[in-house]
Amino acid sequence: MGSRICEMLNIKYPIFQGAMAWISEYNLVAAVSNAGGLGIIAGGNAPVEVVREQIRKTKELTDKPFGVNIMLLSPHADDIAKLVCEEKVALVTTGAGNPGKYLEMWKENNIKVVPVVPSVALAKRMERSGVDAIIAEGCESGGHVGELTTMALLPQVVDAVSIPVIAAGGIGDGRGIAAAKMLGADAFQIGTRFLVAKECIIHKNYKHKILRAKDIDTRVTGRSTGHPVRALKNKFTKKFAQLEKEGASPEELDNFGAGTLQRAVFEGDVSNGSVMSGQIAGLISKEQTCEEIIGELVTEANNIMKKTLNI
Ligand code: TUI
Repeated sequence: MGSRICEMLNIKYPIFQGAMAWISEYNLVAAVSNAGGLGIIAGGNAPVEVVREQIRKTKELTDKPFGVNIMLLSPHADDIAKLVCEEKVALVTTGAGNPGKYLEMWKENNIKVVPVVPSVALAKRMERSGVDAIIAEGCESGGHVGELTTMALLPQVVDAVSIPVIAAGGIGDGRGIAAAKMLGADAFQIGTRFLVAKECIIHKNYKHKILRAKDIDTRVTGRSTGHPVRALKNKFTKKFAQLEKEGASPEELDNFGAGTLQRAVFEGDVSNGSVMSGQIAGLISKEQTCEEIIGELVTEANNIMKKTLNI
């Protein structure tokens, strides 16, 4: 399973744990990195001091590389962009925007920079600006989504750039990894499957809702706000969609959505909270440790590639 990403980052397996706001905290991140993957702290909307504490606690639990994701819509993005330099974090991923204005500072500090891109145009622009790799994320993923599916986006991005490409969106098992590899991916980012990791601190109601989910149980709301989000269908997504249909303004919708992810993650209110999830939730049937998840992903991917390709 080795790849140029493993060499670049000094990790054993080319498996990234997708950064999930409020969810990807130090216990999950350290467990993934200790298991040979790359754990990634989610900056989300958290203030800089909270993220600093997360970085320090992760360093106490692992001596392996890990990353920090900066959600560029966050009001604290500028502060966290400086923080990762102070804390000498190995890698930064970005989401929900163009990280161009921070690139020079991060490169000066020897940080590997890996933005999420939802299109070929942004992938090319990012490569020209000097990023180290890119994450091509299809709209099968949970949370904030672009337009294209992984199946369509990934090979087009792979053809458009020469830096390594990490596939994200819709990968939940070894078959997904093998398929993404066939489309040219160098590494694989997985979020939803890690929601049910034993080390993941989300409320048990959230985990149970993922474990019970079927193929058609997610939906995207918020297209009219410019920030569409995929989550499991519930009372919250129904009400959100209804408000959207009635022509609520983006501000009204943002207010209605504010704090709803935390409501699901911490209070376990999976009716009125936003239970963000990718489309592969229906594939996930058991709670496992991060070590078991990564072990299973690697074994399955290797076996299926051997069997199918005779290699
Ligand atoms: O960022 C994500 N997933 C997220 S962020 C998030 S927190 C949030 N909550 C409510 C509303 C909005 C965000 C939950 N999940 N994935 C990476 C991702 N990035 N998906 C799409 C994009 C993206 C979109 C546009 C990246 C760049 C971009 O650039 C536009 C430009 O400036 O050219």
